[in-house]
Order: sequence, then structure tokens, then C-alpha cells
Amino acid sequence: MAKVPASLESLTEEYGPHLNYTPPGGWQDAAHEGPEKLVKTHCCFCGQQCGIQLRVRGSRVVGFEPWEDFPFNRGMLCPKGVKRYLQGSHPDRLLDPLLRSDHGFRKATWDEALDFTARRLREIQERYGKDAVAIYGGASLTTEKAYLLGKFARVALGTRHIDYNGRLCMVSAGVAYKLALGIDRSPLPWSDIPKAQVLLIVGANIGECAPITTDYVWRCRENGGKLIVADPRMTPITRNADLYLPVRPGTDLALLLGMLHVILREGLEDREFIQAHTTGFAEVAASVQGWDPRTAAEYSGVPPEAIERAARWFAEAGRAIALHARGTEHQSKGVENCLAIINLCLATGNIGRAGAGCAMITGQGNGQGGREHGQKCDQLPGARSLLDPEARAHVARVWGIQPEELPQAGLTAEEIMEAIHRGEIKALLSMCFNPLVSLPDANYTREALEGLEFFGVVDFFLSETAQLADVVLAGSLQEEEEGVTCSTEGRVIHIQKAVDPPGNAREDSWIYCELARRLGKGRYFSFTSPREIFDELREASRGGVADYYGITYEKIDRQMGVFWPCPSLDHPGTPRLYEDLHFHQPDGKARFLVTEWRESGDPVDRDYPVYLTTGRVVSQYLSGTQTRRIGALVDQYPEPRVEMHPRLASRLGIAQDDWVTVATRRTEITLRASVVRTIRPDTVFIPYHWPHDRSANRLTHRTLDPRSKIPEFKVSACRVQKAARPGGKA
Ligand SMILES: Nc1nc2c(c(=O)[nH]1)N[C@H]1C(S)=C(S)[C@@H](COP(=O)(O)OP(=O)(O)OC[C@H]3O[C@@H](n4cnc5c(=O)[nH]c(N)nc54)[C@H](O)[C@@H]3O)O[C@H]1N2
Ligand SMILES: Nc1nc2c(c(=O)[nH]1)N[C@H]1C(S)=C(S)[C@@H](COP(=O)(O)OP(=O)(O)OC[C@H]3O[C@@H](n4cnc5c(=O)[nH]c(N)nc54)[C@H](O)[C@@H]3O)O[C@H]1N2
Ligand code: SF4
Ligand SMILES: [Mo]
Repeated sequence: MAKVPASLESLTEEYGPHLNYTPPGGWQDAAHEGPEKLVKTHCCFCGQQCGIQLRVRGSRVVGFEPWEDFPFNRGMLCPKGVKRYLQGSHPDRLLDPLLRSDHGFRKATWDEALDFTARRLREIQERYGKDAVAIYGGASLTTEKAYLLGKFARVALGTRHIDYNGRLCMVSAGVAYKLALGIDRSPLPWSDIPKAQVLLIVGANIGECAPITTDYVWRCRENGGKLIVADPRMTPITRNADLYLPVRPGTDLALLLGMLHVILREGLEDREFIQAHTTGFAEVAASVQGWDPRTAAEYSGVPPEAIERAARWFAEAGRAIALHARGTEHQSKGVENCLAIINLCLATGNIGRAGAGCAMITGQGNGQGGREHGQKCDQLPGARSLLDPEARAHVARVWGIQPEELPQAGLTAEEIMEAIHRGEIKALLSMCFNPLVSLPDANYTREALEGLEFFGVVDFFLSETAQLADVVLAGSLQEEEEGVTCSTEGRVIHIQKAVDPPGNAREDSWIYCELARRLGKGRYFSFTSPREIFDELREASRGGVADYYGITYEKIDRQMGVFWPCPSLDHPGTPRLYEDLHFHQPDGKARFLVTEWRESGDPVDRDYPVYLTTGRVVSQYLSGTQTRRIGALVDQYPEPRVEMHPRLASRLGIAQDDWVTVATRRTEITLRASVVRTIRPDTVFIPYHWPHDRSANRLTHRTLDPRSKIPEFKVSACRVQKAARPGGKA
């Protein structure tokens, strides 16, 4: 049955006095709330996890100060980091649980909202079986919350189906690193970046999306390092590149295979390293034979000479690093792309030493930590496999249950949405995920969500997805609960609690413990603080790949972060992996793996002749729930634009600021054009931070990488036309 979404307007009407909640003394002048204090913590946004000091007065965060001593960013922050503090007192903050009524939402008490949620979950499980309920988590959550969600799904609900929004983000890299090297973590600390003689950056808009990493790249260049950038768009960092590879969307693999071909043809590989520390080289060498630079150029659109030059520079450098992000991972061959990058590093002996290697740049604040301790559908804490009997026995012991009680592996995030659409999964409880904006093919996602028998959301703002929920539980911002996250480098850091959640909002972990109690499983969730959750997590991860046993909050504070694995209390942590050239494989050797070319899931043709790619702009964050509410950030980039090259624009009769309709095999949307010379003439780009009729994800398709199950956000086929006005066509 279709549900009428409660709009923000109707919410304001219903919920008016509470939306305008004002703390005692008012938001404006809280001086009477006592002296100001500074709290050393980290930015809630991207995976850089910059150190920041929050200025706290009484019950609220009123500003920020740089934290000069934190080694990663040394006081530097990007525009999002300096504005993040404005969320806490935002008038849209959810301050009470909400229950759907005949006219939108109404305010509820916690007992009412939690009893209702537990009752609906129980009823649906009794009627349709345990797996009819699914849990969504997110990688902006602290590691404690992510761990708690994994345990909640398996112990409180006994469902197989839990997955998280990191499935839309990093999983192609994760699968590839695990397959080839054995560990899903960047092998190097960022302090290695300035030491490289060549930096190859593939599909990463570092200037806008990992702004503080730019400083590391510039230091590399100041040391004489060369910079190669592969992207269909000349992003800000490309201005200082020594070599730009204008790769066609979805064809990184051809480019990378071409580079390996050149390296082997010219005998530039490191035979000694290959022989001593790897397996599978012969098969990979044979597989790149057909990928001469001309062939690679035909597929990728990168000139053959540029492919040759990139290959030579990378192989001839004594120390080379390849950095990659979603440009190369958001593809239906995202895993192959990452494996091909690793193959380049293995072939040239670039790994396990200072200034050499490969690394994925993580996306969300806890993009790394959020994928280590159990909110992935096939994973137990410590990055253990749910399929491994020993791992099941260990974790079951820590949790006080029998291994047989642990469910089997479940579906991934997009697969869960498809099972909802098919009517197999009937209930969803989602925290820290805005699937209506962030999953591909948004109309399909909406149909699925509207068909749920029960939908609960935990958020601190009424996201577009939450507007479709039956119950919205008012949760907490990052600074409202203590915990840890793990940064892009693999550094576990300490998130300090600065303030309590406002009004009747509650700490996220309290909400799940209370629900567990109402589901009759309270004895497994008797935590009274995040520290207790962390201590259990340390035990659960002990002996696993992501071993946190030796990490404590105090040690993190003392050392300004601890790199995992850290197996014992006296262990200093592991900034660089594989320094002994022993890889995390049964034979200790890294694996070369063959990567085969295949077409994208939504190929261009006569009817849809232009590539559509999607991504980010510097001032907005993800589905925009948070940043679209911060005025100063909205002003920087108020609406999504269709970025296109002047050549494509003039062929279609389109000028700067014209309205244009972009149509794919799903549907069409109409936005203004931004005509720029910095994009391939066969490609348009739309940032995806907006909902509804401005949502790039109405256009994208649901093809997944078969191994990582990441959607192909970076490649769709489209048609572009000038439009007379918004919503209309020329
Ligand atoms: N300002 C800002 N910063 C963020 C975020 C945000 O939303 N806003 N989100 C955070 C998160 S969760 C993530 S995952 C990261 C993402 O960080 P990035 O991966 O750097 O960002 P994207 O814009 O998704 O894509 C990166 C680049 O890929 C290019 N690209 C598109 N198609 C292809 C292709 O086929 N091949 C190649 N090689 N490149 C291609 C795009 O032109 C774009 O410049 O950023 C994090 N930081
Ligand atoms: N077309 C296209 N689509 C994409 C991408 C792309 O490049 N192109 N990128 C993909 C990527 S890389 C990512 S990571 C996803 C992100 O996808 P989303 O899941 O949409 O990410 P967010 O916008 O962070 O949504 C998280 C929600 O959780 C809330 N939230 C944040 N922190 C907390 C917390 O600590 N507690 C609670 N209770 N709630 C919290 C926020 O208010 C927000 O409503 O989008 C993906 N979608
Ligand atoms: S780079 Fe990332 S972590 Fe650092 S201030 Fe900007 S958004 Fe925050
Ligand atoms: Mo991401």
C-alpha cells in the first residue's frame, strides 16, 4: 500500500513547537550556561577524520578551534569541517520520537515509539520468519554503534539481513585488497605519500572530497614527485598534474591493463620481488598480452603515448604510490579495477616500504572502522568471516550464545532493497542511511520503501527516507556520544562526547539497547556506556584480522591514534602493513589476479549516446541531509548542475545556465547546465547530493559488481536535450 510521505511542511505543522525547541536560555545566548570548554575530537564528515576542537558552552556546541597538534591535519580543516558545528542547534533537529498518524507524524513518548517498533518487528518475524526483517547501518556511525548493530541483528533479531551504506562506497576496494593482499585496509599511512617519486591518482577528486590529502600530494610534488591523474574530469588537483589521463567513464581497466602491458613489454617489472613474494604472475602476464597501448587507448580514450608514459614513470620510479577512490570503484567491474591497480604495484615491487604502495581513500567519516566489526552482511567483528566456523565459535563465546544461533550471511544493501521490492523482506530498521537519495534508480527505491509493512528510521534530521517511515527515532549526532572511528590511514581515533542529545533525542546506542530489551534480549545488551561496548568489541575482534584488543581510549589519546592491527596492550599499532613482505595469505605471498574486461551495465548506444557520471562537490556531503541544512555551504553550490564540455553543449545548442533534460533508460530530470572545459566532450557529470526531481539517482541503474555488490554509479548512458523550462522539454 502506498504511503503518503509526510512532508517537512506538514511535519512543522504537526510538530511545530518541538521543531522550534529552544534550550533553556535560548540558542542565541547561552552564556549563562557556564564557561566555555574545548573538546578535542574529530570532524564528523569525511574519512580523513581531521582533528578539531569543538567549543562547547553549557549544553551546546557553539563553534570550533583548530587542533594544531593532531598530526594528520595539523590544524587544517576544509569548508565542511569548519561549519559542521552548526548542525547541533539546527531548528530541524529531531527532538522527540515521531509516529506516523493519519495526518503525517505526531510526537510520541519513547515508551510508545520503542514498544511499537519492537511489537511490529516481532509480529512480522512471527508471521513471515526471522529473515523478513532487515537492518541498515551506516559508516558515519562510530565503530561501537556499528558493532552494536551487527550484534543487534544477529542476537536480538536473529536475522541474516544486515548491511550498510558503505556497500555503496568502498567495498570494491575492500574485496580486491582482501583477495590480493589479505587485509581490507590501506596498507600505508598518509605520511608515506610525500615520500613517493610518482603518485598515480585514479578516480579520486582529492581537492574536493579529501581536501586535507591535497596537502600530502603537494608535499610529494615539492619533494620532486610526479603526479599522474586519471579522471574523465580535470578536477582541481589536475591543474598541477604532470600527466593527465582523460579516461572514459567505466574504462579504467583498459587503461590499467595497457599500463601493465607496457611495463612487461619493456621489461620494467621487478622480477626479484615477483619471484620471492607473489603468486599468479604468469597468468596475469599472459592476460595483458592483447592490451597493447593502441587497444587500451581505443577502449579508454586515453592516447597511447600517455598510457606508455604513465607506465614508464610508474615502473621506473624507485617509489610509486597509486591512490584511488570511487571513480574507479563505483563500476560493475570495480573489483577488477582495484585488482589491476594492485597488480601494477606488485609487478613493480611497490608495496611494504616507505613511499611505495597502493591505497584507497575512504569516504565516510568511519568508512574504514564501519566495515570492520560486523555491520556487513557476511562479517563478524575483527573483520572475521561469518562463514568461518572458528570465527563463529569465537564471537558466539564472547556474546554468550551458541555458534548455531548465529545466522548465516545475508543480502547486501541494494539486494535488500530488491528483496523488499519483491515483497520478501517486510520490515526495515535503518540508521545512518538515506537510501531514497543514495541508492541507484531512486524511483525503484521509493516503490520498495512504500511497500514495506514496517519501516523504522533512526536519524537526527527528517531525511527524505525518514519521511516514508512509520516511526522515526530521534538519534544522536557524532559529538553526542563517545566512541572511536578509524580514519582513511587505518588510524583508530577517539570521538569525544561534547554534549548530550538535545530535547528528548537519545544516544543511538541507547535506542538499540532499549529495543533489544523489548525484544526479550536485554541480557545481551546491558551496556551502560560506549566504553563497555568498546571493551566487548576488543574481545570480539581479538585474534581477528582487524585486531583491536590492544587499543584503549586512553592509548588513543596518548598516541594521537592507534593503527590496527594492535593485538596486545603493549603493542604500538601497525602504521604500515606488510613491512616484512609477509602478506596475509596462507603462503604469505601476495596474489596477482587476472582481471577480465567486460562492458558496463548500461552501455551507450545511438539512443543514449552520452556517458553520465555522478559524484560530489566540495560544499555538499553525501545525500545532503546534513549539509543542505547549513546555509553557508548551500550558498557555495545551491543546486545540482549538469556539467558538460563546450563542444557537446554547442552541438546540442545549449549555453551556460540553460535548462537541460538528461534522460536515461530509467527516467529523466531537468537541471541547469554548467558549461566547462574540464570534462570529456562525450561525458556529463551530475552531483548526487539532492533528492526528488533533482536527484541524480533517478537516472542511475542497478547493475552491481558481481563480487562487491557495489552499484555502478559512475557509468550510465544518457541523452541530453535543451529544455524550455524546469520539467519541460525544448
Ligand atoms: N565534499 C565532499 N567530500 C566528500 C564526500 C562528499 O559527499 N562531499 N563524500 C565522502 C565519501 S563517502 C566518499 S566515498 C568520497 C568520494 O571521493 P571521490 O571518489 O574522490 O569522489 P567522487 O566525486 O565520487 O568521484 C571521484 C572522481 O571520479 C571521477 N570519475 C567518474 N567516472 C570515472 C571513471 O570511470 N573512472 C575514473 N578514473 N574516474 C571517474 C569523477 O569525475 C570524480 O572526479 O568523498 C568523501 N568526501
Ligand atoms: N549517484 C551516486 N550515488 C551515490 C554515490 C555517488 O557517487 N553517485 N556515492 C555513494 C557513496 S560513496 C555513499 S558513501 C553513499 C552515502 O549514502 P547515504 O546513506 O545516503 O549517506 P548519508 O547522506 O550520510 O546518509 C546518512 C543519514 O544518516 C544520518 N546520520 C549521519 N550520521 C549519523 C549518526 O551518527 N547517527 C544517526 N542516527 N544518523 C546519522 C544523516 O542525517 C543522513 O540522513 O551514497 C552513495 N550514492
Ligand atoms: S577533510 Fe574531511 S574530515 Fe577534514 S575537515 Fe574536511 S570534511 Fe572534515
Ligand atoms: Mo562513500
